[in-house]
Amino acid sequence: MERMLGRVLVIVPTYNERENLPTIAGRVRAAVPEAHLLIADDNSPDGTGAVADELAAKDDHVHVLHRPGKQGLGAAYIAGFRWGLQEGFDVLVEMDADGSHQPEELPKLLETLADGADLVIGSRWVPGGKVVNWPTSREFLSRGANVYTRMMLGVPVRDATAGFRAYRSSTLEKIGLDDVESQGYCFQVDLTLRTVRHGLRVAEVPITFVDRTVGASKMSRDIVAEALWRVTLWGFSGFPQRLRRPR
Ligand SMILES: Nc1nc2c(ncn2[C@@H]2O[C@H](COP(=O)(O)OP(=O)(O)OP(=O)(O)O)[C@@H](O)[C@H]2O)c(=O)[nH]1
Ligand SMILES: [Mg+2]
Repeated sequence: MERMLGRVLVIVPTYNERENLPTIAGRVRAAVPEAHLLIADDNSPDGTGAVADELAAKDDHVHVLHRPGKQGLGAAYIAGFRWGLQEGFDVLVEMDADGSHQPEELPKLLETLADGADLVIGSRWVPGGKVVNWPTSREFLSRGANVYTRMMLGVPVRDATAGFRAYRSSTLEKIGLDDVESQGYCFQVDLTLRTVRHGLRVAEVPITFVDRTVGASKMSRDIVAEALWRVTLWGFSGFPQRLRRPR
């Protein structure tokens, strides 16, 4: 896999995930031993940053990006992507720390990338995709958000808000990160839209998404509101402007 794809970096953003982090880090390292792991922590008050440092001290494939404070998922990923691009990684993976995304499914995502996709999305809403233990209200919200996104933006993707995905570095270089302003879930929609508009290949593979059992969700009304207004704006205005004409 490494030979075909080059060096893989799995980026895990964390905010108050002290209890989840060692487990998920261990599972990533076991599932894709050649891949590196970058923990992007926003100075979590529960001390996740120190736990990350301990993991990094024991393993040269684990790295930590300490950020000054909570700035949202989008900003943490942008910083992680920049770090990965600078360090010369060829594939950049997004994954949650809370156990919702199964590291054991990573090889499947990477194989699909190796088959020629530019972005692979681990999808809950394609045949074979599953959600486990999610409250009906969350499932309704996610399905609704995806129907609305497809309707407004016309992206041919069933799970545009999904946070388990693998990008070729070249994809991120082509779509550009400098003017990404999205913070919450709509960060995922934003990057999906950019990838599609640049004529790059997006593939979805079915995953099993498991609701977190430890720690608290950072999902908020603000995050939903941001997604709603941005997707609506993009739908009506074509924003971001420069996506209309691929470079
Ligand atoms: N660095 C950083 N990480 C964040 C921030 N917000 C969320 N995260 C992390 O992003 C991942 C997803 O966040 P969750 O709270 O699980 O949100 P979610 O998966 O959208 O919502 P749930 O389904 O309720 O868990 C987790 O690893 C969080 O710790 C943030 O502002 N900064
Ligand atoms: Mg979660």
